[in-house]
Parts: sequence; structure tokens; C-alpha cells
Amino acid sequence: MPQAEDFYRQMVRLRAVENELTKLSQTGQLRGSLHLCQGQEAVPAGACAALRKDDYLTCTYRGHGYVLAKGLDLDLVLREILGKASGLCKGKGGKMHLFDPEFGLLGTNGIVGGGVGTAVGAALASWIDGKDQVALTVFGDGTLNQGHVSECFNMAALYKLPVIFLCENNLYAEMTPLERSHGNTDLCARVAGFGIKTDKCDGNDPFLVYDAVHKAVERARKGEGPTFIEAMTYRTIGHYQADPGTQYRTPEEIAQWKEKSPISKLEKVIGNAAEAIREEEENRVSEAMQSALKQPDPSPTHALTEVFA
Ligand SMILES: Cc1ncc(C[n+]2csc(CCOP(=O)(O)OP(=O)(O)O)c2C)c(N)n1
Ligand SMILES: [Mg+2]
Repeated sequence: MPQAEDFYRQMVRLRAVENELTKLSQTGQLRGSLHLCQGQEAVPAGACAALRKDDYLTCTYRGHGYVLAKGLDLDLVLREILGKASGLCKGKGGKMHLFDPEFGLLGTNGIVGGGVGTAVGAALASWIDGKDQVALTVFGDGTLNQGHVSECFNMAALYKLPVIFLCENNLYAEMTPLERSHGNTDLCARVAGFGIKTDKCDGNDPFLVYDAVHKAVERARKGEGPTFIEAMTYRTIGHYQADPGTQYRTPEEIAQWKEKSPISKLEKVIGNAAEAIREEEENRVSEAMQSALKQPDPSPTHALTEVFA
């Protein structure tokens, strides 16, 4: 079981990465959409601590925190996000296609629910090959309304596949609140209908996320089948860089959740040691980003190598 300091380190590293990316996006040095997960940091920190290096992982466009918490190299990840030739995928993937089979990482994904089928497929392969690797797939509350995700739930339940469905319920899908898009807002009840064991936890507490995922991983490794975990959390910023996040949510609601921010909650537990850890991570991330910015872009002559289409 990781210690409070370990979780704190993961979360402040992630926050430091996001602060650096925000600056680059605002100055035009980072192009394209930027989906951040401020306020949700405890979910990746807690979940990845319960996985082995060779367990499979798929995540969303908000998945860079999982990638780092799974143990991937900070320099390689930042260089990839900036599209550099020395990045994790030679600059061809970017933030929404971070991929590394050595770490079981089967991709961050810009398609809502895109990683769910991949994870179920990986779990099926693990089961057929008689291996004990499990697959964890992360997605948001809105993703439950994707048709193929229901097919994935059914198949995972039917074959008792070693897959963990981790749902970050941050109460909104883009700008749409949960109750405007779900006929039944009890997400665990919906998934239980498929014959899948469900669990709900405070997604702003890395210890509770770890506990829930750890139990689900144990079950999956023993051949007891899939688990759906609903981690209750909240993004305290907008959906992406162009969304202030304030037009469809009240200032009171945002303030309430900021008080429950996992980083400040853990700061109170750790006390004095927190500042040193935070400074260390901020310096490390800032140096890695400066180095990443100086890296060369991929050569146009490599545009058609290592691609399928
Ligand atoms: C198949 C598909 N449909 C629509 C979109 C546009 N889109 C991007 S994020 C998003 C909301 C997803 O909400 P949720 O699953 O709750 O995840 P969150 O963003 O809250 O983490 C939508 C509709 C998309 N990327 N892919
Ligand atoms: Mg959501």
C-alpha cells in the first residue's frame, strides 16, 4: 500500500505538468485541444498504484495522469505531448495517442469510449492465453451512453473477463450535467444490470480509489470477472482549454468541490513535508519541459513510416 507522500507526489507532479501545458497552450506553443483533470488527480494516483507494470491500461483524452502514474518516463511523455521526434511515439501520437506496450499502455484516446473495447479485447487475450494480466479502462460518466460500451459490459460479464471498468463520475459530459443525459443517474445500478459487480468510492481520496481498484484487480486475477467502479470526483476547471467551466456550473458548486480537492486534503495529512515534495516535482517538471521544448520536430520524411494508414 503506497504512503500518503507517494500519492501526494504523483498528484503534484500531474498538477505541475498541467500548469506547464496550460502556459504553453496560452502562448500558442502547444496547439490543439487540452483536456486537463484538475481536481480529479486522486483517481489516477490511486488506481495506478494498484496495477502491475504489465497490466493493461486504456484511458481518455484526460489520461496523461494515468500514463505518468503507471510509471512511464516524464521526459518521453512530455516530448510526445509536444509532438517531438524524441517523444514516446516519435511525435506521431501526441497527447491523445500516448502508447507503450512495455507498460501495458494501449493508448490514451480522443474518442469517447474508444479505449473500452480495446481493454476488453486485451482482457480476452489475457484469458485465452492463460495469463494473469488484468486490463483497466478509464472513462467518464457520459461514456456510459455510448452503445458499444454496453456491448463491452455484456461481453465482459458473459466471459468473466479480467477487466476493471473505472468510471470517473465528474457529474458532467462536456457541458451537460448527468441528469440531462442519463435516464437513470445511478450508474452502478445500470451496470449491475449486466451482471457486473459494482463498487462506488470517493474519487477525491487516493487511498479509497486504491482500495477499490486493488479489490477489483484481485478478483479479476482470480478469474472472478469484471468490476465496475464509480469514482465520484469533479474537474475544478473547464472541459478543455476554451471552456471557462463557469457557464453551466454555479460558483458555489465549484467552490465546494475545490474545498474537497485531493491535493489540498492530502497536504493537511502530510504537513510540513508537502512543500518540499511539491517544489521538487515542480522543478523536475519545469526542467523536463524546457528540455522537451528544445527537441527537434519529426522530419517530414518520417511522416509515412510506422503508420498503418
Ligand atoms: C465518439 C465521440 N463522441 C463525442 C465526442 C465529443 N466529446 C468529447 S469529450 C465528451 C464528453 C465525455 O464526457 P465523459 O465521458 O463524462 O468524460 P469527461 O470529459 O467528463 O471526463 C464528448 C461528448 C468524442 N470525442 N467522441
Ligand atoms: Mg464526465
